[in-house]
Amino acid sequence: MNNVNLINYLDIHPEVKTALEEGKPVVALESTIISHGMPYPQNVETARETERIIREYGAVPATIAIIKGRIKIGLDDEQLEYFGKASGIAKVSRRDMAYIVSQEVDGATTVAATMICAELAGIHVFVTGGIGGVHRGAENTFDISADLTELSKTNVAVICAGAKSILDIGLTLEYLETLGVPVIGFGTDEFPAFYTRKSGYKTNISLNSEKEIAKMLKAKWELGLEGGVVIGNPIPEAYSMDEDYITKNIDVAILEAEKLGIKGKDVTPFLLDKIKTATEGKSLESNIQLVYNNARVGAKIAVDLAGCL
Ligand code: PSU
Ligand code: MN
Repeated sequence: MNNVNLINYLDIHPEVKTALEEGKPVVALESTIISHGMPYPQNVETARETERIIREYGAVPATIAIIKGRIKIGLDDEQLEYFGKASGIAKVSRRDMAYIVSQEVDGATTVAATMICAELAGIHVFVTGGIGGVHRGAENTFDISADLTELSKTNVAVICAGAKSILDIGLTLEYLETLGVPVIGFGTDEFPAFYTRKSGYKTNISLNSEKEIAKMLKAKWELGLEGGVVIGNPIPEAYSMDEDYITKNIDVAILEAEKLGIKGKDVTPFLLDKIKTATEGKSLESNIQLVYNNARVGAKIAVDLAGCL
């Protein structure tokens, strides 16, 4: 088994293929955020606008998903619509990939699975909303996202707005430190908390330009230091939520998930949906805007990285 075999599982969109062959900047995007992270039709609108922003900033977007067992690197408009609309699409993380591919069914890829597919295609910059992490109460549930272990071994930089306080942000950062994953605060020395700009937890690296980040990625991978990098890009001030308000709503959602016995991969989508309803859609609007903000930064990093490789 070698890379030649792995590539046979991939269908790379012609535009993405050309960009990769010519060493042009490409940005990967995930599909779980579409199928399980946001409601229809906002999910499809967000996916389209995110792709548009990435193009505007000079990179080629490649949304990643699995269709009938084929790993798609780059979706067309119709396929984006399908992932936004269809119900019952599997949420695919590392553990699920071989099963979904071999059964020739559809799957929406999480941060972990998107990283794997991106690296197979030769894409090293990936934009999303938030990463999975160590859930609150993980000392009892052991609920720690496979996104974190993936970050320790797959060479893809993930631009996100930090981690939501549905997670234990302190423990998430500790875990990433143990795994040797650098966490960069973009224009900040604090890890952002998704809906808000601050979490109260410092990152050990703070960088102020996309160029410096690209240079650091190059150094990391040229040194053979395997694994990804987390870039925490705070939500723009204008869209950030009131901390007490969002915290209260998150606490209520977590209690409800516990009461209903929600477990495993269903936890994150359940909480996102509850929080959206409880905040009358305000959390969704923030979620959408922070993705756009990450798209701008991620595209610029990809452009700078393509320039220095
Ligand atoms: N955070 C969000 N929206 C999302 C996710 C996380 O704000 O849609 C998704 C991502 O795909 C992430 C996954 O990889 O949830 C993590 O799920 P889990 O906690 O089950 O590992
Ligand atoms: Mn989990």
